[in-house]
Amino acid sequence: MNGAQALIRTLVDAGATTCFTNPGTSEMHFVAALDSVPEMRAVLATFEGVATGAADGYARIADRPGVTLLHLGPGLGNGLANLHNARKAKSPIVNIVGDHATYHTQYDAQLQSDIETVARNVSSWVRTSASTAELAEDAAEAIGVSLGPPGQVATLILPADVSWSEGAAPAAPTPKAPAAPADEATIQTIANALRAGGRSAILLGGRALREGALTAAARIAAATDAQLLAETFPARLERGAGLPAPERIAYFPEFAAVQLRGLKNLILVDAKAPVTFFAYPGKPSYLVPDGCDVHELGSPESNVVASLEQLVEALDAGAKQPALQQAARPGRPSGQLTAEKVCQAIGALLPEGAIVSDESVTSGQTLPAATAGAPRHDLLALTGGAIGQGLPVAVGAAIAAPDRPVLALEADGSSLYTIQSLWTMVREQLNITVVLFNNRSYGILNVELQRVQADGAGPKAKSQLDLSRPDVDFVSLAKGFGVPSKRVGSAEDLLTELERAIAEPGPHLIEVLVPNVLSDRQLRAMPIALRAIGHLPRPLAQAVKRRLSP
Ligand SMILES: Cc1ncc(C[n+]2csc(CCOP(=O)(O)OP(=O)(O)O)c2C)c(N)n1
Repeated sequence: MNGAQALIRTLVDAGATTCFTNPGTSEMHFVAALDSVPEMRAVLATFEGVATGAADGYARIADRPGVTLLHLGPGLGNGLANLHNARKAKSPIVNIVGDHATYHTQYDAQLQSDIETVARNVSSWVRTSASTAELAEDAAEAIGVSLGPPGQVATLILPADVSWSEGAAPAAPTPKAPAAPADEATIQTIANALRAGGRSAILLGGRALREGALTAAARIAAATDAQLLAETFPARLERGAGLPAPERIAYFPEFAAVQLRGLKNLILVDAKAPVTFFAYPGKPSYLVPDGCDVHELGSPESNVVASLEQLVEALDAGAKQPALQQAARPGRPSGQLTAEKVCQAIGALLPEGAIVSDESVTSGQTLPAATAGAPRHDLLALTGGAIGQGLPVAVGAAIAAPDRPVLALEADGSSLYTIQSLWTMVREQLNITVVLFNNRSYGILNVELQRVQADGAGPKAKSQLDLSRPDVDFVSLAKGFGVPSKRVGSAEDLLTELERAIAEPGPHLIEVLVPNVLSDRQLRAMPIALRAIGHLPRPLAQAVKRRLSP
């Protein structure tokens, strides 16, 4: 066996059976070895950001490592933004990055670069495999690290001669001790804090957003009156009718401040104490109110479900009925489309068991409310703020769950970072419906321009946030990649096309021309409105927040 064959066999034996590739000459022996290990599925992406984002989407749904095959430093660098998102999602990822043969590096040939430095930005484990004999052990270690908990990015750099030389043997996965729950003292302290009264909230993130953890947390909430919150951008949130429905912390700090106002206790479960996404002049970054005690029930390293279940026991809440989301769908919209009507249509039609990759940015503001009572589905959000994630994540999710319908809700600006994902969707015949919100702008940046109080923005500044001149024709782009596509202007046409796209196998793209969700006049009024919201009574403030928060 050569190194590459043993490496692939090791990956497959450890359950890592899908590799998202964009290879070059230094990876040719890995590519050649693919046929000798039939269990490994290889999925070609035509840009590395698609490969890394797809590995992330795959890992989020399969709960197994997503593997990438990338070409030296530049290939890894091209994939970095979505590896950053994967790191924030705590997704298990193993990157195999090809390198020059060990004896070739001394010549500083064209593609020679410091791969490890590029890798370190996103990887908690980086190794350049030193020999063919050690390669499989290195791979087994990489898999072990990637699985965590928490899931992590591990990068194995593979010199071409280590890959092509003979004398390798597969390695067995490294056995792992199971993750431990919180200790008894922590459980008791938190149980006492919750019993003592005062406003409490349980903030769920990471793996605490799946049904088991949600149900345990909802029992605790029912027993103690604590509020259930979820992090703003979940890696994977199981939601819909019949599941507990934690309220996501709002993106705008003014809204988040309303949600958190008056808290005496904040219990973190695989989540960080909330901070603002960006710093804003004169505004605090840390969102936990003064006087609120922050407790960590479950760290990302721990067994969060077991910790929550132990807290249920400590509170004698096992028999409590968790509050569950009622089934409810919005009515079918009609007339000229707006972003809100698109969300309404998605809420009206979202199929049971769907996976929603949400990168709709401002256009999807009302999506959480419109889909809250839809049949059960998984929501995959933009975890690390690096746009260009939505389409690749949809690719990976569809490969991980071929029997589930995938919806990619995609803003125009974000789509253009990794639009090549459409090609892989066709190549692999993935059941993905892309709803492309075309507002011909970087809409959110118009909001942010107001919020950061940058003075003096004139036409040159505004044109940096504008995606017209030329208008992008997404239907033609999609057709060029081989994706059946339609542009719709009315809600009736959208409903027809959505129903067709969801029912027909393979990928589809529906371009919806939508006005920006906030007009210039609203934008000018926004800073005042946001300041005012902090003074509104809670129910009213929350109603406004639900309407406006992306
Ligand atoms: C990799 C990366 N580059 C740039 C940005 C900055 N950025 C944040 S939002 C945004 C524009 C989003 O526009 P679009 O996707 O069209 O959504 P809209 O705001 O119009 O709803 C940009 C460029 C980013 N977040 N990530």
